[in-house]
Parts: sequence; structure tokens; C-alpha cells
Amino acid sequence: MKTKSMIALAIIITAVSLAGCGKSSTSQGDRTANALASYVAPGEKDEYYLFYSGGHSGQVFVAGIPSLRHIVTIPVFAPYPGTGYGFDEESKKMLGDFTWGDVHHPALSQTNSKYDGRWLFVNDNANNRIARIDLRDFKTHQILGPIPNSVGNHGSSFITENSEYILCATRFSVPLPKGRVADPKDYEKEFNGMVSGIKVDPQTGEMKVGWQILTPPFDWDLGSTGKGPSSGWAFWTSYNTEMAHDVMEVNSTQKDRDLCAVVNWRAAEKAVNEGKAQMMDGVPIIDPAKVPGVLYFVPIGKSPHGMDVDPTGKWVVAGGKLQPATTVLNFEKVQAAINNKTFEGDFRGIPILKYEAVVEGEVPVGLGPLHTQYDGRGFAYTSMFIDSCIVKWKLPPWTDEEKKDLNKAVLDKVPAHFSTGHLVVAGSDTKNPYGKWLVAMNKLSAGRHINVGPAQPESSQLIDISGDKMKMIAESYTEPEPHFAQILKVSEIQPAEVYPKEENKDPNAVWDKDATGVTRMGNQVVAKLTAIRSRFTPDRIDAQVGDDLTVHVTNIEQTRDMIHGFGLIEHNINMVMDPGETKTFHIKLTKPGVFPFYCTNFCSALHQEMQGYLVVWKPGEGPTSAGATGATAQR
Ligand code: K7E
Ligand code: CUA
Repeated sequence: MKTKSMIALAIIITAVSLAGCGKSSTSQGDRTANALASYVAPGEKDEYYLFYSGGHSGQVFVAGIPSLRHIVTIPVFAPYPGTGYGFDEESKKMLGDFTWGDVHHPALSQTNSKYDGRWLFVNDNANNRIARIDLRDFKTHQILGPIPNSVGNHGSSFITENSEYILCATRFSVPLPKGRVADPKDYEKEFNGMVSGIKVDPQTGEMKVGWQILTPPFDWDLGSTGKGPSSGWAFWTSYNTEMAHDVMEVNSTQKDRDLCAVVNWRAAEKAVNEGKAQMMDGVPIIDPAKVPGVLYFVPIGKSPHGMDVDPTGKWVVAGGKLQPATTVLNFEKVQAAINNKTFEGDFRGIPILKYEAVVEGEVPVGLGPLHTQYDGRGFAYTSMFIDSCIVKWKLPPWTDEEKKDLNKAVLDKVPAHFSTGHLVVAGSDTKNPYGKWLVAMNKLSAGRHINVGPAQPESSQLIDISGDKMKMIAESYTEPEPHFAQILKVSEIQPAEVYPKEENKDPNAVWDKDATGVTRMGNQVVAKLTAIRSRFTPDRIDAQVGDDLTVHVTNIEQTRDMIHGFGLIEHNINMVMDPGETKTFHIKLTKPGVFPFYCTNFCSALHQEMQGYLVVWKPGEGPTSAGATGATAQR
């Protein structure tokens, strides 16, 4: 959720709405039961991973469930000194010219609509990128982008049933291709949005831009991919169907209903293969007005946000930020409306499906419904930004009595603190959710913790959804700012404990003392070091001002958690090598002096002794001949 005014509104309404959702008080008996439910005793382990997006921190946070303890941070779009990310040549290259990103929606890779435990993809709203984290080592291995013809990569990253594609839709529209300039006053005519299909290699996970679908300049919002009967389809909400370009708060909220996108991505793929696309900035682009069957619109009230397909693939639920109800689309009816051409007109040649023909019902969940998740037992859970609570309700099929009054489908509400954005139910976006746990990711923690000054952390709350009534169990805090999250059963993956020596294909890796050393070719100085408790070999590097220095450090440990760092004084160099890993940095030496380098990661009783010297001689003073330098003598 972005809108400042919504937040302001929520602050005003929070006090009122707390009463609306009932009061949370915890009796002594409940306290004990809740504590036991989330307690993970020393030495015992959590049952689930919780992968939080880190918002504009550019990172992904990993916590355990049920403890909600933060376990590790995976840096993605921002340098992170703790793991040396963004300092060595390889990760620096991945980050490119950017030092931040805005991570919103993590997506675990799937096979047959179930998590396959291979990769976690995350989007960057700010710089139009997608990244892939490998769950073998919990590290970022690829950053794709900025994606051409795509601006504001927020409606992303939504993965298809067999990880064929990551589907993305643009939050912002601009004149395309990027770089073309037009006056925002000509927004309607000159600006466009885009849906992108990012192809994922089934073996390696490597991503590349597959194709794109040109759209009118609506602001695409959240999306979701189909499964089962909706296999091959994807859905996005939108706001600003008004196509306003200024005073958006007012001008983009005029209409009662905005047009959501119903995309047949298999049809788009087929049309591209049949040569029906035109190239723009190197990407085949489908104009859906010219290729029927790829894109349909469906009206949904009012300024909707979340769009979530249920585990059966039959129900698609939109949250209407400004209407006190969720809208339930019936995909079978969507299909029938398409086949029977039950349209209520078109927009720029794209058919608009007739609202009454595709909507199963509007469920009066309360104020500010944003996102919906499912437990696989026929129940839906919606986060309420304004009401500050989680609402449990019943998916269709509804009884006649419920249909007459859908208030009867609303089953339970539990207060959240405060202003919930996303929520996640374990496995909700698969065909077999784990159910059991729900985490509410709240935008405002508003002093429910010890006072840390004006800036407050975000709060997360763990809710047990295994019974009829939801039960608030525990609460924790994170840095800004989790949007969505994914939950994966710990038993489903087996991350590596070390990088085996035989897998290290770095041509500059060295494993034996004899292969280490410092060599010079002209002004190119190359040092190859090993790191093992508690010594760098060599522990002296000689060079001169003006030299180009390249240092490769291999951590030759094959023992879990035996990590060594390489910090170089006053040069902004900070590498961290996991067991079996080689990392490289490159610098131009500009100042004379003796600069100690040292291991940054506490590795042994003699960790403090794990140090050496970079000796940078004045020009002409130091070693100039080819071959080993003084370092050899030091070994
Ligand atoms: Cu609702 Cu970016 Cu998914 Cu934030 S978005 S909450
Ligand atoms: Cu190696 Cu500390």
C-alpha cells in the first residue's frame, strides 16, 4: 500500500476501528498457551521458513515460524557489508549502478502448483528488476533488468504453475520506448503500461525477458497467476483507469470501478511464436487490440489492490481499498463470458467482461480490504488496512441463505496492530496450502515496543488459523518494510553446508600454499590468497602507487560456518568468503602507505591474529620485476 492519505486516514481511524474488530486482551491461560505455541526451545528448530520482502531496504529477511525470530538477511538489491555483498567484483557487477531496490513480492518457484524449493524470486519496484535467490545457498545469483519498456515493476513477481514465467505488470506508465519524451498532459495518448513475461530456464533458473503485452496507461497493481481451471491465465487489479496524470489522489479515484486485467499468458506466448509480435527495444511485443484472446478487462470496485487466486484456481478475489468488500470472481463464469462474448463494451479494442456475468459476490469484510490468502479448507483471510484486522470468511459455494446476505459468510475477525498491508498464509498460492499459520504484516507498530524514537519498526503478528476462531499468538518487529512473504516448510529443502572444493570452478581459486602468491605484469598486480583458520597466505602483498591490484581470496575450509572475511583498511574493501568460496576485488592503488588487511568474521581463538599487510610503495620504490614479490619470502 502506497498512498500517504490512506495511512493518514488509517491513523485517524485506528482508534475507532480497534473497537470495530473487537478488543484484544490476553488472559493468563491464553498467555501460557500462546507462549508454548510459538516457543522454540534453545537447540530446537522452527518448522517453517518465512521469507519476508524487505521493501526499500532492498533485502529479503528470513525468519522462522513459529518463533518469528529473525534468522538471516539475504541481500538482493543493496550492498550488505555483513556478507560482503556488493563489494566483490561479481556482486558489484550484479548490482550495476544501483545501490538500492524496493522489494515487494517474493515468489517461491513452483512445480505443478507446489513449492519445489529451488528458487525465490523478488521484484524491484524502483529500478524495474527481478532477482533470483538460490535456496541451495540462500544467496542472490541473478538480477535481471532494468526490464525494457517497463517502469515501476510493482505488479510482480508472480510465478506460473511450473515456474515457466515470472509475470510482471507496470505500476507506472511512460512514453515508450524508454527515453522517448512526451508531455504528461498527453498521458492518455502518449503513455503506456506493460505486462511482461520473464522466461525462467527450467534447469538453471536463469531469467530472460520473453515477451511483453502493451496496455493502456492504467496503473497495474497486484496480480496472481491461475492454476487448475484458470491454468495459463493471470490477473491484475488496476487503479487510475481514469488515466489521470496529476493530483492522483483525487483524479485517479473518480470511477466506481477500475478495469482489472485478465491475461491469457499462454495465448500471448503462442502469438509471439506465431510471429504476431512487434519488436520494441529488443523485446517482442503483442498489441492485444490486434491479437484477440490475449487480454480482457473486468470492472472491479473501487481502486482495488490485492488480487489472489485461491488454491483450486476457481476463485479470484480482489480487495477494494475504497469499498468495504472483497469481490469474488468465478473463473468458470469468466471463461463462459469470454466464450459467449458477454461483454459490456470495450476499451481501445479490449473487451470488457460484463460485471454481473463474472462476479460471484461481494463479501462485506469491512474497511480497507487489501490482500487475501487461503488455507485450502475453503476459507479466505483478508487483511484490512483501515479496520486493522484480519477477517476470515467463507469462499463459495455459498448456501442460499449466505447468498442472500453475504455478511453470513464473514466468520471471524482478529485485531492486528496496526494497519495490515499484506498477510501470508503458509502455502496459500499453491494448490495444497499448509494452512495452520498466518502472518499479518502491519504497516504501523505505533509504540507496541520499547521506544526507539520517531521511526518505528514494522510489526508482524503470528496468527493460528487451525481452529474455527483465529488466535493471535505472537508479535515481532522487522526493519522496513515487509510487503509480501512466502512460507516454506523447512523439511522441503536441504541447503548446502559448504561449497565443495570440486565445485569451485573459479580459475583463480587456490587451494595449496604453492599456488598462492603475488605476480606482476607491468602495472597489473595479481594476488592469490588462501584463507584458513587463522591465516592468510600470503600475508603480505607488495605493490606501488599507480598499480592495478586484483586480489583473489579462497576460503579453503570445508567445515560448516567457518567463514573468513577480508577487510582492507581505508580502501572500502570488504569481502566475506564462505567455506570453499573464492572472491575477487580489484582496485587502483592511489596512495602510498602500509595498509593492514584482516579477517572480519570471528573464526577462531586466533581470529584477531588473522591479518596481513598491503604495502603500497611510492612509484619506482617498490618491487617492479615480474614474478613473485616479497610475499613469497613471507610464506
Ligand atoms: Cu500491498 Cu507492494 Cu503488495 Cu505493500 S503492496 S502492502
Ligand atoms: Cu578468519 Cu577471522
